[in-house]
Amino acid sequence: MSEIRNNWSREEIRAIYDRPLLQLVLDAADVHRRHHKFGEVQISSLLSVKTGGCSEDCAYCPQAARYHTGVKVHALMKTEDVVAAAQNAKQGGASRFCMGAAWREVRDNRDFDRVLDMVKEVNKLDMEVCCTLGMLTPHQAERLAEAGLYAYNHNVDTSEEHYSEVITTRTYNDRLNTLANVRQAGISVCSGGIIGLGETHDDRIGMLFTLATLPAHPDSVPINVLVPVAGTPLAENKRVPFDELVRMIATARIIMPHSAVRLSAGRLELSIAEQAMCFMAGANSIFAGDKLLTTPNPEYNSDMDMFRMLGLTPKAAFADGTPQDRRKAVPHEAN
Ligand code: SAM
Ligand code: DTB
Ligand code: SF4
Repeated sequence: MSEIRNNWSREEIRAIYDRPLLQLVLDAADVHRRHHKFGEVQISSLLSVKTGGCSEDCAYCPQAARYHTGVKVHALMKTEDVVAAAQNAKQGGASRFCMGAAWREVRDNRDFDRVLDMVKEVNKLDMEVCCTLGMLTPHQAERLAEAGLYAYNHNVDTSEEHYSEVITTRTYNDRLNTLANVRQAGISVCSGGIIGLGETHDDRIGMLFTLATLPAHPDSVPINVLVPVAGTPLAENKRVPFDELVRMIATARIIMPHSAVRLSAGRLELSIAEQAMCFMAGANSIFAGDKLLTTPNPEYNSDMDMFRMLGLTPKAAFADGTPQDRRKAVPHEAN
């Protein structure tokens, strides 16, 4: 077993990232096979429970109120509609249901109470429940954990150095604080970022460095390829070449061997052969269903055809333990 390390240097990560591509894929596949069931892929389904009208200025995001993207603003959904969508996703083979809200941060109000209800109800379906709601205080993280939340997604998005080119309305440190609050509450941490924001290779290495040197590696690491949306400042960005995505996935796999590496936004632009190489390189999780939050994603049936062709199998819910197991195991951080 290669050891789990939180003391990676940028130089070490760069040396891995720069390996000849097929060598890198082979090395990542090797790590992957030692730490995971090769071919087992975790499937999450996304639902935007509160859409658009967001106060933040994230340059990639179709839901920021200040950009005119045509996304229809929708207030927080009713719990029963969310539960119906979760049931649907479960029937489609998803083991995790992730609810996203276009909020800067959670506020202690009736909307949050309703989200807590959603978490409780979806939990009853025997699915791993995940939320992505923006920044959280320690108390809010605690309340989500008590409601049975399994995972929380909060991305660092890019390197610390490139961050202010993309977002000015909250800081990198704000993000790291939310991640610490989630971790302390014993909730599974999901954190990754986006490529294609105009960052350099050093920025990509910087982002992986942040993730791999957290007090504990995120349990899942989404690697999103920018979905360029008309009206956002990044609408005209160049498409990320596929080999650079593979490089990113393989490096994440090698430096964070236990984490699920999620091939996230951007799959619609990838062929099956390209996705196959991402799975070879250690990707073992996807978002399935024809919509991400507001943008399209491959049809469920075409993904299942791909699974059959490649011999991939969906991972069962709670294969890595329940939220209660996680909470018992949470170590206390000195800070
Ligand atoms: N508002 C909350 C927040 O910002 O944490 C939760 C929802 S937000 C849409 C979740 C993540 O989606 C962002 O951090 C970003 O990584 C990703 N995302 C948003 N728009 C994207 C796009 N156009 N392409 C790729 N990823 C995107
Ligand atoms: C993540 O890393 N990617 C997902 C999920 N976490 C919330 C979101 C992707 C959003 C893509 C743009 C959209 O559909 O609005
Ligand atoms: Fe708002 Fe989240 Fe979009 Fe940023 S990424 S504009 S915080 S919804």
